[in-house]
Parts: sequence; structure tokens; C-alpha cells
Amino acid sequence: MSALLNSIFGFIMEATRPTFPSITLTQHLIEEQKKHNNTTADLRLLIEVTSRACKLISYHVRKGALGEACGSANSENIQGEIQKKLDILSNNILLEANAWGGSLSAMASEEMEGIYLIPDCFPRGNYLLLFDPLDGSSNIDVNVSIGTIFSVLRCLDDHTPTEQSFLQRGSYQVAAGYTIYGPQTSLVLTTGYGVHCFTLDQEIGSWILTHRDMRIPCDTCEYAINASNQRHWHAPVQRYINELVDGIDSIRKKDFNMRWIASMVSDVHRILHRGGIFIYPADNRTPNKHGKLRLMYEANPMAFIIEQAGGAATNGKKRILDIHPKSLHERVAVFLGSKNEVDRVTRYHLED
Ligand code: P6P
Repeated sequence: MSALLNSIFGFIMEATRPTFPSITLTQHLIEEQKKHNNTTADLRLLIEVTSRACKLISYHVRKGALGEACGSANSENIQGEIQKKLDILSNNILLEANAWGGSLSAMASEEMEGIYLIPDCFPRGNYLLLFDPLDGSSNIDVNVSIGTIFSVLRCLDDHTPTEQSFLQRGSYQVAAGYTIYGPQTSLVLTTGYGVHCFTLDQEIGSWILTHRDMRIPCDTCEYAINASNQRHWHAPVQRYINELVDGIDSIRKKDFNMRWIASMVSDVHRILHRGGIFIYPADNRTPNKHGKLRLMYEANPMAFIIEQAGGAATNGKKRILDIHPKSLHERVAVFLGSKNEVDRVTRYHLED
């Protein structure tokens, strides 16, 4: 009899439980502003403006072949990569959205050789914004998830920054985030107080907090690397990946699974949700480059997010966030994700 009463009571409680309104990005940022003094009103405005720009990018990405921004732009960016029309459109959307607000003094992008100074007709502010406007854009035409990655630094040069002003270590970032344009459009953000994920409510156009304080498991059975480059890898990476491939027959005594989406944002988003290790190593193909991914607007923001979620991020030898940048578009090897795996592959490099 008591079991029946308990289940009836439980049903009544559940049915009458007040459903609190969902928390929007704005509410979350105001909460953070109250709790932490580094989330200034200017930084809050910058994040909100950038998130609105990403909504517009998402609108164009979702149009696909029905939109005017599909296909190649028949031009190359500073990286020597063929630009998609959406690369250029996304870059311009972010520049136009952030030019007038007064939070920024300058911007830098994967798609632009030099920095973009806020025009004299607009007020300048205390921050610098760096972004990869559309990461993974080779996946656009085949309908695979892509994203926007952004990083925020303080402007330390009284509103007249140069390229040198951007060359700050990743540990100096005040905020970092990415949006992923996939089955859902999501925004993942850190301002140094944990990692939080917001899902875009397409009906009302609001970013709704759906995952607070995301945490990456220290261990994993999943790794992400472009295995077609195996013959070019350096010895520590060969050693580490061979153990994962040999699985239960290796010293690891367990089998592993592999994923490679060729879209960093997508691979990182999976790792944030269920753990894993993402690797884009330097290799013998280009001895003078340190890998493919860019330090300032890919590796640094992702490393900040991963560390804030309890993971680790190194270049194989040292913490990515401790690297002192020498140029705006410099590249870096990336090992990031579940801490115990990143620590192991980093140890293999140091033992080499
Ligand atoms: P590969 C996309 O071009 C990107 O910069 C990352 O998003 C992705 O992880 C990587 O390059 C894929 O590189 O050599 O496998 O095509």
C-alpha cells in the first residue's frame, strides 16, 4: 500500500514541479558578470555580438546548395588554401558585426593576412578578437558539420594595436568558444569559469544553456587522427598510435575506436561530450612547419576550452597555452582531450 502511495505522491510532485524558464546566453553572462569581475560588460557585449554573428553564419550554412554562398570562391587565403564563398562571407559577417560595438580595438582571422583595425569612425575597446570564421570548410559541400572558432585577448596597447599586440600566450585569453553547425547549432563557451554549451532555439533565435560545466573523462577508448599520414609521423606518434591499433594485444590491454571528421570543431565537440584524444601532429612532410593547425585561432581557443573542462592540450612537448607566439598565423602540433591520454603521448615525446 505504501509503495502505491509513494508512486502517487511522486507523480503529483513531478506533475506540479515548477518548470523554471530556460537560461539564455545573456542571463548566463549576467550571472557570470555578478560572480566574476573579469566578465565585464564590454566582454559580455562582445560575446553576445559574436554569438549573433554566428547565428547569421548558421543561417547561410543551413541553406547549402539553395543559397548563393555555396561552392568555391576561386581564391586563396593567406594559408594558401582555396577559399569557399562561405569562408569569405563568414569572415565578413564577423568583421561587420564586431566593428561598431566599442568592445574591440582590432580583429585577426585565418582568412586575412594582417590584422583588422577598428575604423576611426567607431569607438575602440579593450579587447582583441581572433577567429577561424568557418573551420572545416572542406566539409561544406558534403553536408558535414563545420564551425566557427573564436578567441578573446585583452588589448594591452592603449587601443592602437599592431600584429605584435596579438602575440600573447594562450593562457592570456579572457574567453574562447566555438559554434558548431550540425544537426543542432550549438555554442560552446568559456570565460575561465568552466565550459558551457548553448543550443540555438531556432524558433525564437535564442542560445539556451543545455550543458553547464562540461567535463572530459580522464580516460578514453576513442582517438581522432588522420591515419592516412601514418608513414610521415615521428616516432613517438607511431609508438602511441600503434599501441591503440594493437588494442588489447598491446600494453594498453584494451581496444580503441577511431573517428576522424576532418572538422576540428566536430572532433572537439565529441571529445567534450564523451572524452577522446584529438591529434594533428607535426610530421616529416613539412619539417619547417609544426603541424597544420593554427596556434592563435584554432589551437589556443580549443586548448583553453579543453583545459577548462578538465582535459589537457599540448604540442607533444609543452602545454599549448604556454607557447609564446612568434607570428599571427603560426602553426602548431595539437594533442588534446582526455588528460591521461594526452599525458601519455606527451611523455612518449619527452622520452624520445
Ligand atoms: P586533414 C580543417 O581544414 C582543419 O583545419 C581542421 O578542422 C581539421 O581537423 C583538419 O584541418 C583536417 O585536416 O589533413 O585531415 O584534411
